[in-house]
Amino acid sequence: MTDLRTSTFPKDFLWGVSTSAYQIEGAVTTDGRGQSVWDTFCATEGKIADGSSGALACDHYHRYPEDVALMRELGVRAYRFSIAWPRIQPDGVGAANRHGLDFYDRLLDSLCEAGIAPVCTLYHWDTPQAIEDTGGWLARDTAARFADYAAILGEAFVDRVRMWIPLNEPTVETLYGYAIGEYAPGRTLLFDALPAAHHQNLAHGLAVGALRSAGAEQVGTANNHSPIWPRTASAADREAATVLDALINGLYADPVLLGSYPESMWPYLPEGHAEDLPTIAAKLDFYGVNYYEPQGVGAPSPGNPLPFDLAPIEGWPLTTNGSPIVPSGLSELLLTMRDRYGAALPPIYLTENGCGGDDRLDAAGGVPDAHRIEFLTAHLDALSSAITAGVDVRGYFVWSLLDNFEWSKGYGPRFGLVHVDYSSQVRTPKDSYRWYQSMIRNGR
Ligand code: IFM
Repeated sequence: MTDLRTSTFPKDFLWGVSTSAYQIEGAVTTDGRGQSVWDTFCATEGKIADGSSGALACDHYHRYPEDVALMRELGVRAYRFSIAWPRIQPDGVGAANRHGLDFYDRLLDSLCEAGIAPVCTLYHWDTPQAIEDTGGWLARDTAARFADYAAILGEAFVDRVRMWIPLNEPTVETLYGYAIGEYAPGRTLLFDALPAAHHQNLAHGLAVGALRSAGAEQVGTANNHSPIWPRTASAADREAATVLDALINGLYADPVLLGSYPESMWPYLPEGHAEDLPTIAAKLDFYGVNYYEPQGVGAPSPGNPLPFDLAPIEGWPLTTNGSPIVPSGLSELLLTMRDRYGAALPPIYLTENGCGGDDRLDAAGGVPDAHRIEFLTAHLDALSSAITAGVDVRGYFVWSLLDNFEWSKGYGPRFGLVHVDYSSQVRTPKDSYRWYQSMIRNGR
């Protein structure tokens, strides 16, 4: 690992932080917001580790001025947040709910006033329940509904949003939400979940068109990507790695960037899917990569209905939540993407990177999180070496500004640069907040 002092970033590099609506906003029944699949999922016994939900979360809906002030003080140049679809269209269809638009109007105005560029994700998994009830992402029609929603947002906010991201991490939603049921909507369809992936891709393409028609200039995407590491060099493990790589990485990036699906995915996609590829491959201005860790894989054990076994990544330090810390996986991923997609790959932004911890207030009222400073330092070094090797990376967003609701893990893992006391809602900047502040100031 090189020393961070050797890692210098360009002057106009876009330093930011990321959050998402359901994880921080709370106020789930306020101002006409409709029910989302996550409200339903959290209310289902046994789905969330600590039995919690995003009903209050960080109460950002009411406390956003304080959160914007924290970002201003931090010195970030951009803020990536998501809009809650059920605030704008409570049932996912029809006219916009004025109160929902008003909230994001207020947020955008405060960001602009603070000199922070808004990076807007249209959708971070909080599908209106009414849309799920008519098939959710398994239904082709949801892509058309999503395009209507995108048109509403484009028209309302194009004057202030700097960069647009239609869907966050469709891979994760298809696999965790529809294939194995760990996330909302909790379906366990295994490979039969893949039509959801295609419909999300189509929704992405249609939304790009709707946003462009509204005058949006910078439109991209944000996908979670992981290098796939076979457990051994055996042919069987490598073959399993090829399938998992297609599922985790290729299923989204290939159609979006190359206009084709990996061949191994064809049998699971809806009939006629190829006709949608030109829409899905709409030209993008940037590609957002969310990176956390590599994924290990081996040949399937007897009785496994899937063509692979997931395997742990061994021999690396672990975060307090047990995830391997592999900064070199980031440079490996970026170089692989550059080689695979070549000229089809637009400039990259690291739209998420960070680690969970069990961060607590100390006796002096601070929050020491040296583990996060180390994690971020090592990943920025890896990013810097990928840039030096010629990958066009234009910005970096820490996940996350605030500790927040970590989906099925509830409030256990804390990912924030700012500690949140969930009972008093007091925000306390952690040591990593000060570190990132100085990093941004000095560009190195
Ligand atoms: O909290 C999530 C986020 O919603 C999507 N990307 C990964 C983060 C950390 O697990």
